[in-house]
Amino acid sequence: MSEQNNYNAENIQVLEGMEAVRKRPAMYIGDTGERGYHHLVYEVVDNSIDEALAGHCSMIDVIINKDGSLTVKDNGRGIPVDMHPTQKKPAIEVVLTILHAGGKFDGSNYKVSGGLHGVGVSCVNALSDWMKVEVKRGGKLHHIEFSRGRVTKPLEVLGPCGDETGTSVTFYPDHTIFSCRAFKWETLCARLRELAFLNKGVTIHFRDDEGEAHHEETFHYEGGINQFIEWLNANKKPLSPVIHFEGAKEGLTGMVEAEVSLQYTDSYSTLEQTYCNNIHTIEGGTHLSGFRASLTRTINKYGSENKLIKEKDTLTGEDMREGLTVIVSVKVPQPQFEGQTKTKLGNGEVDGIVSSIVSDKLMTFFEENPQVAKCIIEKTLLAARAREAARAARESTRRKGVMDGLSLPGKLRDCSERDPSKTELFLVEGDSAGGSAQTGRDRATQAILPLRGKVLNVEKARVDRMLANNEIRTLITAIGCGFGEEWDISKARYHKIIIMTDADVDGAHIRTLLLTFFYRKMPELIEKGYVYLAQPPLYKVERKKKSEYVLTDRELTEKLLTLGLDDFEIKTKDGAVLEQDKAREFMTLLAEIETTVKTLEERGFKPEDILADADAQGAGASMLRKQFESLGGFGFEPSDYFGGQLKKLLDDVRQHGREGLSVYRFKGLGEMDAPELFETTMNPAKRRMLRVKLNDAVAADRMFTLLMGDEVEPRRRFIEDNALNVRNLDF
Ligand code: 0RA
Repeated sequence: MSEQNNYNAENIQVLEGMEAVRKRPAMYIGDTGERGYHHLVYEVVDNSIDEALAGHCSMIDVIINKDGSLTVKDNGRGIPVDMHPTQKKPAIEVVLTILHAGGKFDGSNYKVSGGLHGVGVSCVNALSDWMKVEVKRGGKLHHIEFSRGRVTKPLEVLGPCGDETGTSVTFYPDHTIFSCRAFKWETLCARLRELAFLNKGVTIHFRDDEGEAHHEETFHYEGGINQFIEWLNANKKPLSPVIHFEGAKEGLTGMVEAEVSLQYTDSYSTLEQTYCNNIHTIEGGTHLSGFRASLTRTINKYGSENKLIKEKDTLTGEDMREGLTVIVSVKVPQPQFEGQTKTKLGNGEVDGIVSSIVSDKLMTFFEENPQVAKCIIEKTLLAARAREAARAARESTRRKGVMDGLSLPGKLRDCSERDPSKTELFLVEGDSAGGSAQTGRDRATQAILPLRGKVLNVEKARVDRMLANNEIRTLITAIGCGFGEEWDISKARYHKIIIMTDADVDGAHIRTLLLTFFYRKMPELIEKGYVYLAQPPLYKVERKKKSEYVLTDRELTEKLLTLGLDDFEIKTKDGAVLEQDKAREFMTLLAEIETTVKTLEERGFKPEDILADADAQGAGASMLRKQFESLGGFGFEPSDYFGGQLKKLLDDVRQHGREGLSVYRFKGLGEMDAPELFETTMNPAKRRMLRVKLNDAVAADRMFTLLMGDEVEPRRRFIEDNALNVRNLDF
């Protein structure tokens, strides 16, 4: 009787816990958008990483399944399946249904990893439409199923499993809770790669069975964060080898472990990535401040002792970090996370621990490598001089009143509204488009800044040169936040800064130059979500005097195919007539094949040969294979395409779609008159825009050095590798 009562009491606790998570999901996983959706994966993977850190697991498989669910599988010890002593049910059920029971509930080892909120896999269970878990342990394969946190199939043994052990968790997020609909390959890739760098030796294998392009990647780094640095700096010119420090010291709540890897390159930017217990601490914290303090102290000490730094040289910490790429990774038993996004490490003692580890070992490194030390200090001195020159230049312009917003640049056509949350600044390429934009705009809220010629590439210029550039100065003044030490986001004069460039190569270049400037020099604008890309239409389609604008090549193709399929019958090889929807799917596939084939041919490949060669590698080959596999699904062979029959069918349908239609391709913004530009691209009620996001600082840094830096060969490779993707992205 008492046992029965006890059981009920426990059960109520479980149900209440799971309900609490479902009622306030954001409290547990941050939000219910894209972030929270991917956070579910990180929570599950973290459990496997914990097994790896404890030395019991070497392989982790992550698979996005065809049905949109996701599997995380490891070869660890397996979640315990025996009866839980107090809860009177299998331990695995406890782990998956009781909040915060995900860790080692025997209390033997603390959880060092853990997702951002460290809520455990039971939260993922509560927020999943269904979850299936398989455990290989004690010679048996076990299986249990849940729905929205409740057991739907109790634990059962499916059969023997020999001496294998491990856990496999498959879950399908509850779409009544999340607004996000699918896992993103790139997002998960970035995090899994990062985890593999941070936990050297672990192998993480990642596969996407859902998406169109069949992605697959394996992350395994014996070199850990040293290899992370090499990867980050792959497209930069190194000035030093990768330098590595590690150590452990007793903290307030147990052993604090710290690991630091750094390298100087000839770049003018700084990349600092810090982690606590595998969590990316975006806002920094005590580990970062400890590192910075010791770097500054050591460079100053070594420099002055060796007469490389004179008394008159006034170096700042920022000067010493120019060209620096550094990873700081600490393990803290009871981390405190602070800050707006709870990604700032607060444990005070970590500062001193990190700085003492770095100071000792960095000094030794400088003493043993005087050439490298000299090179780093010389770069530091140059950075300081450029900063001084920039400050002097700023002083003089301030005296002339250029920077304080009192005198706005003459080219700026400002709006009348003064409340920045209501105003927009359009950065427009060229004078003619600038003219149309100026005439067509809503004068109350829309300001126009025409940009002449190419914007300076800030990736290749120090501050002094940058501030000497007119275009850049105009931008800084118009935006109103100041620059460098005086930067103040609250002074932004517009909360929407919209880059409006032509849809051609020059336009793309100017857009990238502007984005480089914002990303490197005003990252807070991007973080706040103030930067946008306008989406001017590529085509104007006219039919029976009615005109319509089309934004992308893909949309045009779709339009033509839909119109073309009107009173047109498509038959498969065996003579069956395809239904409307199927026919459209088939024609879209043919159009996609055409694009891939064309791109490959332009690059000197023979698509037919690639298809015939089972060993062919690369994005092009896998895309082709996938597409022709789908073609097979319609009963056609590659020869039907390459023989010309299907190509002709596609042309006929498109041609039919074009009948009575006129399609005009815009060559630039300047071709649109003022009302047309406003209606299609600027009118807040009708336009489509892209908001520039900074999801992944690492990816962005690599991309900008790649696209804007000095190294030619990696850039060529990047563009070649991405040509297919770029086409398919309509970008
Ligand atoms: C609790 C205790 C033990 C292992 C685990 C949980 C565990 C959880 C997950 C989740 C995904 N993979 C996992 N692998 C292990 C310790 C078991 C023992 O002492 O043998």
